Amino acid sequence: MGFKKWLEIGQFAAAGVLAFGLMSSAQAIYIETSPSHTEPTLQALLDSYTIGGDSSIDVTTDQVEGAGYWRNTDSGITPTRLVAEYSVNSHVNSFGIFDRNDASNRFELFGGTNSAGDITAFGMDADGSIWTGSLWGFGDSGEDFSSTAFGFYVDTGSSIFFSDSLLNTGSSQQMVAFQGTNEDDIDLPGFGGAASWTQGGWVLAFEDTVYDLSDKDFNDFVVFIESAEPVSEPGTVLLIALGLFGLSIARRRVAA
Ligand SMILES: [Ca+2]
Ligand SMILES: [Ca+2]
Ligand SMILES: [Ca+2]
Repeated sequence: MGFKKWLEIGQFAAAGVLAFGLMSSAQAIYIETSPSHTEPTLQALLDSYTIGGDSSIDVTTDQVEGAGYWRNTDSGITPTRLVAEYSVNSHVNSFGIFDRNDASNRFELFGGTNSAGDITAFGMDADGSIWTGSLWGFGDSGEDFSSTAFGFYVDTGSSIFFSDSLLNTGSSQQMVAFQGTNEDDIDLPGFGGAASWTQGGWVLAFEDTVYDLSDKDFNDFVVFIESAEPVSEPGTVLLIALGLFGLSIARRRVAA
């Protein structure tokens, strides 16, 4: 293949990664923010957790893209608090983590009887062994994932909704993630005291009906997790690598 052809491929890849970047930053999903019924909106919930004013998080503009898969950080233990459940399914909805390489391999963290304020914790050994329990009694659950990467799910009993939209019917997005900004002091249900919401803390909010058919309130199952972070999708990494390759060729061409 001649240099000119490589150049064309490089420029195409660079344009592609640029377009992808723009697309992914402008891809916020619509979340209902007008209080149309008896439930608080997701924005109202975040505001109500915040001490001395509204949350610095805007549920429309502060959605974090690429939050399909995660890994533990810091101590390796991820405390997880159920903070809201506004759904007719609240008595049955369960929540947990699933294996990135096998979505049928799931580990439940909260069952239907759990409610706002409840807390649990989980972690992953280097070999994918799942550890769980309270912060004071942590042990190997005996269940294993194939790696240390995991996603989150909500199971309504009739449908399972995954943090990886591609696993949902019609690739429907059913979860949004918000990262702390270091600006807010919050008081979560079941805690009873103010704490700083750092960048190590995240709110994950699920819609428990297929998005297009739903009320889009994303307050159906809401958890707060910490000591975890999203891991990039393999496809995204490849695309970025291609884009950098394209840019380097384009630069070389300009320099020549
Ligand atoms: Ca429940
Ligand atoms: Ca809903
Ligand atoms: Ca709801």
